Formats: sequence, structure tokens, C-alpha cells
Amino acid sequence: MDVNKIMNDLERKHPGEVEYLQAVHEVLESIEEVYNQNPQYEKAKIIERLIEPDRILTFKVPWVDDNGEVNVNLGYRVQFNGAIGPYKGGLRFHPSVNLSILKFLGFEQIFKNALTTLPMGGGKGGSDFNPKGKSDSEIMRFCQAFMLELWKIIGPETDVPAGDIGVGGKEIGFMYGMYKKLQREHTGVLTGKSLNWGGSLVRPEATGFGNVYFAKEMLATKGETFQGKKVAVSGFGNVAWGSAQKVTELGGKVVTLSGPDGYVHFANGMTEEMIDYMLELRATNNDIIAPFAEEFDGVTFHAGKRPWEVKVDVALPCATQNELNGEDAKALVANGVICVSEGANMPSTPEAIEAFHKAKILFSPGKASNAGGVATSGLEMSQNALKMHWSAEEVDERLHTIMVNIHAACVKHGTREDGYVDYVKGANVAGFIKVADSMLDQGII
Ligand code: NDP
Ligand code: 2IT
Repeated sequence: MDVNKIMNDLERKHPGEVEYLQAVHEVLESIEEVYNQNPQYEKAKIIERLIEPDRILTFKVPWVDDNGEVNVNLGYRVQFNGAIGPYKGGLRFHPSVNLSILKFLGFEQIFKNALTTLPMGGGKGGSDFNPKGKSDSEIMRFCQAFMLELWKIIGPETDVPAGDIGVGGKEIGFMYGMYKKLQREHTGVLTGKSLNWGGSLVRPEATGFGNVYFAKEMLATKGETFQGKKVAVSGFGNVAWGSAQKVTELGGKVVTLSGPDGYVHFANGMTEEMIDYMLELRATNNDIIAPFAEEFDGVTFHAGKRPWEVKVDVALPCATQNELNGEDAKALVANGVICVSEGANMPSTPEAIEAFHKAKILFSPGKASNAGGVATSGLEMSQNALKMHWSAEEVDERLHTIMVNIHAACVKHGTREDGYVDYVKGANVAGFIKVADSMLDQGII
């Protein structure tokens, strides 16, 4: 495989799609060796078929705001690869959303979903709609207008969307209501549903819990635990919240959270009251983390800064893509970080990953360590199909087992001769082999 040639061709076809090109490049570099050892992949043009989505639906979303004004947003669904199951992946509502971002997320989702061992293909969707500062009725009208187009291409056996940035239980509820009205069916077409109408226990916590279960496995390879460790978490959304809960439960101290306005520092670690306050702050529907410092004594706010300058043992980036660059990584390493586990999708830039690998610290890519979210979505689909409801213990135990198994798959495929585990390579190779072999089985389609 000629990675440079493939990347040049892809860039010519999709100029300017930087996040998508970044995600594809990382995977190709990791799988080059296994690809070259298996000529059947080249013969079936697996790479050329894998790096382009099966299809993309783009649509406009007109809706009326509370002032009676008409707004027009863009909506998308990228159905990337369906070799191992129905397309599965979240919906992101954020003003930064564009096709490059959704294609990178959909591409990553293929390998992540394969790693969960559950039958789910890769997809992603969303809109450049900004839910911040919008009333509940505006969010409802937008979600209804969005579903008026999306429903045509989704279904419990076809494509099952869920939440992501800007899409939580409330938005899933509004979209589900519209889908049900149009389709005249109560089905498991979305995950992240409320418990009253088909949701799964532990789904809200699952991405963060899974991230910490994965980091726990990484630490165990060095005879370490979370007990007494200082942990930097970024973001203050769903994934940051679940991660903060589990770290605290395991005896670690969460010393930072962040928002687009800066970060807050908890010198003594977050208390349970502070973790609960995260939900309150999110519910205000504002864009800022600063109020934390006004609400609690001993919490300081650092405007315009990122949390990676704080001296910690473990870092959990849980906000968004490319939020931790090469300089941030070097600062973390200089301060003695031993483990970085990505809760967000692709939060570390390629330069940051290089710095972590050079320092030989434990580093896991989001497609491995944040797979607990979509894995528990898979468990929600299983419960819907069975028309059953599992206990929190049962779901959590399955989630834990899945994360332990993903860790083992990364170690199996990513261990270097000197014993250092390259979790990026491990995750990419393990995910790729499963999808590529499934594509071979199913012929040229
Ligand atoms: P939420 O909307 O709940 O939270 C997103 C968080 O990131 C918010 O704190 C948000 O702040 C912050 N954020 C967004 N953009 C920036 C930025 N430019 N700088 C700093 N902070 C920013 O989303 P989730 O917690 O669900 O998602 C977080 C990450 O985890 C994403 O990368 C997502 O793809 C990934 N993920 C989510 C899963 C899930 O199940 N929800 C599963 C697997 C991965 P604000 O909103 O104020 O801008
Ligand atoms: O990035 C992700 O894995 C998610 N946003 C969760 C997707 C899902 O279908 O639960």
C-alpha cells in the first residue's frame, strides 16, 4: 500500500476536509503492515472502498424561532460502512459541524464499533444548529424539522443514530417523537432514549465509565491504580461527567474541567456535589465553565487556558477534536503524566500522539477508550429487540467486560518488540481486520 499516493488522491477528491484526511491518514499508517501481509485486501480494493462513505444524505432544515423568524440550518447523515451491522453512530449539533467533521467521526466509528464486538456498522450525522441559548420549544421545533428528513433513511435494522456533542436525552426525545409519528412504529430506532420508553440504564454514564475502565486496565499493566491519582479532565459535557464520577469512585482526584472559555482548577479534587453541579451548569444551556469558580470556594478559573498545563498523573480529554496539541502533550509529559485516555473523538493532534509515544507513556485513542458509549447503545438495541430491560448492574458488567476485551485486543495487536503497547496501532489493526474480512466475505458491493 502506498499511503502517500492514497492520501494525495483523497485530498484531491476532498480538498480542505482536514479532519477527515487526518483520521484516514492515522488509520492507514497503522494498518500498512497487516495490509501488505494480506494481498487479498489489495486485490479487493478494501482501502479504496473503506475510505469513502457508502452514502451521504445532505438536507436543509428550515425552522421557526420564538420571534417568528425563519432559520435555515444544514443537516447530514453519513452512512460510512455497513459491513458488520446497521449503521450506528451519534448526531452532533454544533455550529462547527461540517462534512469533514462528520466524515472523520463516521470513519472512526467503523473501527470503534468493530472493537465493541457488537454487530454495528459506522455512521455519523448532525447539523450546524447551535442549541446554546435556545429555548426548549426552539430545540423541539428544530429536532422535529431535522427528523422530517432524516427518518427516510434510518430504521432499527438500517441505521440507528444516537447523541453526541449538543445532542442528549432531551433532543433524542424530540426526534424520537417525530420519527414515531411519521413511521407509526415504536422501535429502537435511536439510542440514548429515556428509561420510560426504551432507554437503557447506564447509557448516560457509559462513555465516561468506559473511558475510566479502559484507563484502569492501562494503569494495571504498570501495577498502578486510580487511587490517589490527580486527573485532568477537559470538557464539562456528558463524557466529562461520566469520567469524573468514575475516577472519583475509584479514589482518584479530578482536578480540572474545561469549556470553550477556559478551565477550572479544583485544588483538592472534585466532590460529589461538584459533579452534580456539572449537570446543573449544562442545563443552563450556556457555553461557559467559569460559573464553577463562583459557585464553590477553592475553585479557580483560568480564562482562555487549557487544562493541560496542570501537573497531573492522568489526563482524560473529553471535550472535542484537536483540543490537545503537541505543546500541550509536551507540557503533560514534562509534568510527569503516566496515562492519557481519550474520552472525546480524536482530541489529540498527530503531534501530541507522537510526543506521547516518544515518551512511552500509556496513551489510548478515542476509538478504543470511548467505545463504551456506543457499546452501551448496542446493549440498548439488544434490550429493545428482546423487549426487555436489564438492571444497571447487568449493563455495567457487560460494559466493563467489553472495555476489558477492547484493551486486550489493543495489547494483542499493538505490542512492540520492546514491550511498549502502541494502543493506536492496536485499535486500528483489530478494528480493521474485522471489517475488512467481513467486506471480503460479502463480495464487491
Ligand atoms: P456534550 O455536548 O455533552 O459536551 C461537549 C463538551 O465539549 C462541552 O463541555 C462543550 O462545551 C465542550 N466543547 C465543545 N467544543 C469545545 C471547544 N472548542 N473547546 C473546549 N470545549 C469544547 O458532548 P459529549 O460529552 O457527548 O461529547 C464530548 C466528546 O466525546 C466529543 O468528542 C464526542 O464526539 C465524544 N463522544 C461522545 C459519546 C457520547 O456517548 N456522548 C461517545 C463517544 C465519544 P460547549 O458545549 O459549551 O461548547
Ligand atoms: O462517538 C460516539 O461513539 C458516540 N457519540 C456514541 C454513538 C452511539 O451510537 O451511541
